[in-house]
Amino acid sequence: MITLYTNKSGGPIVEKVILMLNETRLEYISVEIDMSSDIEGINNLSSLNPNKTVPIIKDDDTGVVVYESNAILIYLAEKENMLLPVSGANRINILNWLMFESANFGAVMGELYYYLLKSPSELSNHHIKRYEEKMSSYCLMLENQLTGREYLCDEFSIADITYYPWTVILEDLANIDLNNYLQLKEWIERVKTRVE
Ligand SMILES: N[C@@H](CCC(=O)N[C@@H](CS)C(=O)NCC(=O)O)C(=O)O
Repeated sequence: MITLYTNKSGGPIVEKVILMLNETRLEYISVEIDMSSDIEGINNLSSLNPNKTVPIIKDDDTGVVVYESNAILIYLAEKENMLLPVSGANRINILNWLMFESANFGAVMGELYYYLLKSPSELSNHHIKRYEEKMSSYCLMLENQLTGREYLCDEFSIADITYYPWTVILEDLANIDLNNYLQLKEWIERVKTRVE
């Protein structure tokens, strides 16, 4: 059995792990923590994740604990031998897109998500301009990558899973007009049909 430690109010980062768990059809139980107010619950996470964030999974079959959402996607893909080739160029390509999501796309969206949903008045115009410029350039990268492809790395993979929950809120959070990114817009619909 897998235990998923998750945020009571959900959100794109835990959503990607839930999508992956659904893809694998592995049985899991959820432990919900209110990450905005449950100080004791958050502190208790430190025995599993020194950064005290969710999602975290604990796999009773192996005793393995994994935090960082993209590490969780890799762990589950390898456990079930799906959505990530075991070797070769496409594996590296998928890992490349995952790392880019952690370091750039998801990081900037995470900041926008935090400030715009929790304390918009603290986000300066300078920050908004910088974040929106970054997101426009990242969307262009996705648009180019998706030109001539159904999925980010040819076949549906954990690369698609890690971007999808962010892309459905791009218009609201990052002032992106998806009509300027038609390949990306079509991909969102394609992934939605598959995962929802
Ligand atoms: N890079 C981490 C980010 C995790 C993250 O920020 N999770 C949010 C909830 S969805 C959280 O735990 N926030 C509480 C905090 O940052 O203190 C990942 O991909 O797992």
